[in-house]
Amino acid sequence: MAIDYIERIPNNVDLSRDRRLQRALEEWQPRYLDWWREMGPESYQGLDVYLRTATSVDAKGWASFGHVKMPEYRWGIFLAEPEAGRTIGFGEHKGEPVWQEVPGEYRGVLRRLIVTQGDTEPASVEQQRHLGHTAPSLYDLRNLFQVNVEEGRHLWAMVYLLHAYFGRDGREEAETLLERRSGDEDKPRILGAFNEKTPDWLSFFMFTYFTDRDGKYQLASLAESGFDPLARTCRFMLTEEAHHMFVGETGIGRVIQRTCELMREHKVHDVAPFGAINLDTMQRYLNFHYSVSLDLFGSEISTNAANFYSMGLKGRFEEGRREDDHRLTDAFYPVLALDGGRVASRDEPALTSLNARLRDDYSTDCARGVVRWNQVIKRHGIDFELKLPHQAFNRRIGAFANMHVTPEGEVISKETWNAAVDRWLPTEQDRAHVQSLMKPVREPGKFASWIAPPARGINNQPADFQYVKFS
Ligand code: BYC
Ligand code: FE
Ligand code: FE
Repeated sequence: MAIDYIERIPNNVDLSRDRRLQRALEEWQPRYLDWWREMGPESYQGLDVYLRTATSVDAKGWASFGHVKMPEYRWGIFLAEPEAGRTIGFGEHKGEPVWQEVPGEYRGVLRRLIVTQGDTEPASVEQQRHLGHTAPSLYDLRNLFQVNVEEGRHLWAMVYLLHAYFGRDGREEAETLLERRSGDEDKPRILGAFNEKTPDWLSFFMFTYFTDRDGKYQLASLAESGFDPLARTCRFMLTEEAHHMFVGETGIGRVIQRTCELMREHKVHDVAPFGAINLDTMQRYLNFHYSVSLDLFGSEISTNAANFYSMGLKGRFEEGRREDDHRLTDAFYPVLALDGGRVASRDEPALTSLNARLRDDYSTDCARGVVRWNQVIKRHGIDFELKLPHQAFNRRIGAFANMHVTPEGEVISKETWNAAVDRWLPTEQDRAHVQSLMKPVREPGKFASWIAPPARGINNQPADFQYVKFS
């Protein structure tokens, strides 16, 4: 279905045929814009930014590029095409036709899932709102803003579901999504990682690599949902998510590249005096962002997760490609847990282990980028390897919450941890150094001292393209 850009709210859900819904969303729209102006990218609302806008929801040719002022970005409601005759792929309702309306008995649970997903989207925009002041290039500034407007659209996606399918409670939840604030003591965002600060660009790249990737895995699980409107909106969101992870992976890769070039050029280990970031500092940032992102998967053993699955609301990653009964009532899955002072694997019922399984799929995916980063280091002939820390390292949620475990997975005492933690997590000194490098670069084609240029421009634009017009 084509996207209608003539309507006030662009959409491909035939919004104009449902006057009540259209009016409700048109009332929410100005409040969203107020939130965007208050909590979105600071100071840059009036600039022309080279943004991509969705023009259709099929895999090919869905984007158009052009300079747009962010508040004029055409946020709207885009669902992937319906699949004729789709049936529920897992759980107790496996084989039944998918639901086009909310099943009454699952209403509360489903609403909660949608609200949790929706809450992360504006949270990330809030976390990143100061970064525009210190972008290392116009190219990077543009990528930040692209990620921000798309996270804004992801909020629209969830708010549409709340308005269209959950009546008055849905409308109230949609309001509350604009009221919580990342890091606020009284009304924080729902999930832990979304209340952390994103104070610098190394953190931003780590966030888009590790935390947006949680988004990929959660959205992929929800894209399997028996509640068809949720599945379809998540399928389209996933196409946007790919760019966010690209920004993270290439961003970190470019920082590594720059560091390695300087290490070779000056034959040193410490590149801080040359205005770059040392590899061990990057490892500590990686340790932090990976571990807080692991927390986003919830407890290893979770009856919530079992219920989401059995109810047909949230599947596994690539549910359709797995060869088993898709009910999992008699199956087991190996899960890490503390066992007599050591971390060891043991078989647990597959249904209650679904968070652990999704986290494992996520970790495997995270490791792929680490391999590519290490290739950059190796190509420069430098003897250093970045590593993902052990799953039990630095956790706040689940079986390892508040235990002391090294990046290698060894359980240690609090004293040993305190004595060693500066080797494992970003120190004051790391953060201060990274912060000292955060000086904006606004000349087209120029980059800050700590990051290499990208391999190619957005939409094949030349290196000195004006991605953001300051005038
Ligand atoms: N922080 O059974 P448990 C994205 C709560 S990212 C705080 O262990 P469950 C994005 C939990 O709510 C993707 N609280 O976990 C990325 C529960 O509370 P109640 C976001 C937490 O329920 C970058 C209790 O602890 N999408 O899109 O199986 C930029 C016990 O729960 C946390 C989703 O998360 C935490 N980390 O799973 C922009 C998908 N973890 O019920 C966007 C929707 C758990 O006892 N959400 N708790 O009050 C879900 O599927 C599930 O809510 C979770 C938790 C996987 C998050
Ligand atoms: Fe998102
Ligand atoms: Fe994202």
